[in-house]
Amino acid sequence: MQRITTVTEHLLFLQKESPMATGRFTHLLNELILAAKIISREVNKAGLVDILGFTGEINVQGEEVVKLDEFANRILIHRMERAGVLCAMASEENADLIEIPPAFPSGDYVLIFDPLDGSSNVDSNVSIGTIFSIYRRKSPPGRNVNLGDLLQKGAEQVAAGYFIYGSSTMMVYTTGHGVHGFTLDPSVGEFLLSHPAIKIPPAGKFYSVNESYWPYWDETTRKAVSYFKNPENKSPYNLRYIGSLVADFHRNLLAGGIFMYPADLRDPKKPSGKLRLMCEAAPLAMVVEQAGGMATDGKRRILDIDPQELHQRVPLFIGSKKDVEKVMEIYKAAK
Ligand code: AHM
Ligand code: MG
Repeated sequence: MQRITTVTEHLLFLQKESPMATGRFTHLLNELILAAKIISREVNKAGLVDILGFTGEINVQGEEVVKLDEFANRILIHRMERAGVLCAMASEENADLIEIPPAFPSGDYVLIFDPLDGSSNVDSNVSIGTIFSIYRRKSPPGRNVNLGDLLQKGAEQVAAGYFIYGSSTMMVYTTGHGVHGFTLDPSVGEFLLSHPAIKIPPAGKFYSVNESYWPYWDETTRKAVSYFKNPENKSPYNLRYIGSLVADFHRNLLAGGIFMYPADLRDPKKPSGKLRLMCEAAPLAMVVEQAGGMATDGKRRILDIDPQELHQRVPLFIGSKKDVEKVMEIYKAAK
């Protein structure tokens, strides 16, 4: 029988490999995993909300029923602020930096997350996920943190990954030593190594983009998307778009392909598209690069972008190396 490795064993093994490791980082990830298990449990009950009580109501246990994304945000903040390893957090759901209350010890790491990405898909029972990104703080130890501790380039991440709540719950993460996937066995409550050393195929087979924005794209973007639709293309691509970034990304990571959320002209206030650099693009960029793929905004490597604000948006082309290179080639030629 194949040897079973739990995510905790995997983390401890990595910790032994690193002479710098103190166990604080392993503790951080373990806390994050526990929060994700709680979110997974609630996501699995999502369809029962209408039976047990509407959002905003008091349910049969006398508890307030909150929206799932709000619940995921609350549980992550609640657990992680107590962990004693973070000096600050940022969430897609919070406008500002989240400080660690004085009642809890402060630490050396920064956590940025999208608590429940794709949550608008909950009602249709589509896969959603939690995306996370971890940095080391830049300021000296102590209570004083500043935005500079969070606004770091993606290349400085010490770890990144996501949990996907799909037909099974999975955790996919990297600490800069490859990408590893674990599947939650609900009967024992453990994430078990199911996808060791994930490598993204060098090209195709899927392209994923919301093509209804075609009228709002510039000529170069249309050209880039058209490349994947071209029947003369040597590797024919199939269109797959779920509208849930984690799910679209995860499929392409395993099967090969490219996910695109380009800039568009729909909203002059959002000239860079919809996705956020810090809590969506940068963590997935670290994962994809560690798996042998690439991520760009069309011109720059996502991991090299210097963030100016927490909720900065960025065009995103992410996936198999050859596919992303093709997009970059098209943007370069258009200059
Ligand atoms: P959210 O963080 O508010 O859930 O929005 C992000 C989601 C992504 O999961 C997905 O890729 C994208 O929005 C889909 O957007 P669109 O409906 O414009 O195609
Ligand atoms: Mg999101």
